[in-house]
Parts: sequence; structure tokens; C-alpha cells
Amino acid sequence: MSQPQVGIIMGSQSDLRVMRDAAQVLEELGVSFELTIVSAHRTPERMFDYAKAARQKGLKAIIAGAGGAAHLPGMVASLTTLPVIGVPVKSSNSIDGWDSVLSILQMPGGVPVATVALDGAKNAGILAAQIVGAFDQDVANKLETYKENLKAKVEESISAVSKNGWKA
Ligand code: RP5
Repeated sequence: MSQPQVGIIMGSQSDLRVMRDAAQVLEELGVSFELTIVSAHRTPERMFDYAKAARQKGLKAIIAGAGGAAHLPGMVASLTTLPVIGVPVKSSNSIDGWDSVLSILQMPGGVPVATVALDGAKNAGILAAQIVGAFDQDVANKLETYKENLKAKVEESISAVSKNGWKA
């Protein structure tokens, strides 16, 4: 694997069932990435070291997922000038997901976290690829194809519904 361009981190191994969607789409789009567990609450020193080293090791964006009192994305954003994309995870300790959403979304002015939907790791992966693709034509081309495929799928459904009717 070449030098990772995107870092995917999460507060716990239990977040992987959601965060794997980010890895999957980055792989599909040909963007190199690394994936590991970094907990804001349980391994604060590791979080500090990861965020501080991220730019120097060549990362262009960080995707950070966490559930419940989800401080990881905001804390990482406070420690780096790289763009941080936050994924609120509906975890076992989450009331109904709103705790994770609001913990990640409601950052104070000056420390932005680009927050995707609850369990929205796929969009986090696409957004990270778009950040990389702003400076990398190969990735931009893959994103173009990705969007064309989205359009083609809808067009297929339109034809199927108009040909077979809504009952089928
Ligand atoms: C958060 O607590 C993690 O991001 C995870 O979503 C949640 C539960 O963690 P585990 O108890 O499953 O390790 O910090």
C-alpha cells in the first residue's frame, strides 16, 4: 500500500462495523488510507500523538468516528490543521444517536468538524476522496465515474418503473 492520504480513526473496535464503509469506498476510489483505533477518553496521549503527527506523515484528511459522548473528532480537529470529517456512531452507549451527532456537530467557532449523518461513514469516505481529488486528477476522474454510476442506477430504476409499473 502506498503512503496513506487519509487517516480513518475510531474510538473503539465496536465502531468498525460502521467505519468500514469509509474504508470500502476509499478503496473503491483508489485513495490510500490507514485505519486504526484512537480513543479520546481511553487513550488521550495516543490521540494527541496521532493528530500532531498526521500532517507530517502526509495525510490530507482525517475521518474520525465515535459514539455517545463523542469527543474524538473535535479534539483531533483542535490539534491539527488538516480537515477533520466526523462520523457520529450510534453505539451501544448512545441514547439514540443524538448524543453522538450533537457532540460532533456543535463545535465552537474556530474549530470546524465536517459532520456527516449518523452512521454516515460512506459519505465521510467520499468527502475525504473529494478533498484529495481537489488536487489529484486520478481521484477526481474516479469520483466522476462514481457519480455517473449513481446517475445510471437511478436511470435504470426510472426505466424499470415506467416499463413494469409500480406493482412489479
Ligand atoms: C465511544 O464509546 C466509542 O467511539 C464507541 O462508539 C463507544 C462505545 O465503546 P465500547 O464500549 O464499545 O468500546 O468512545
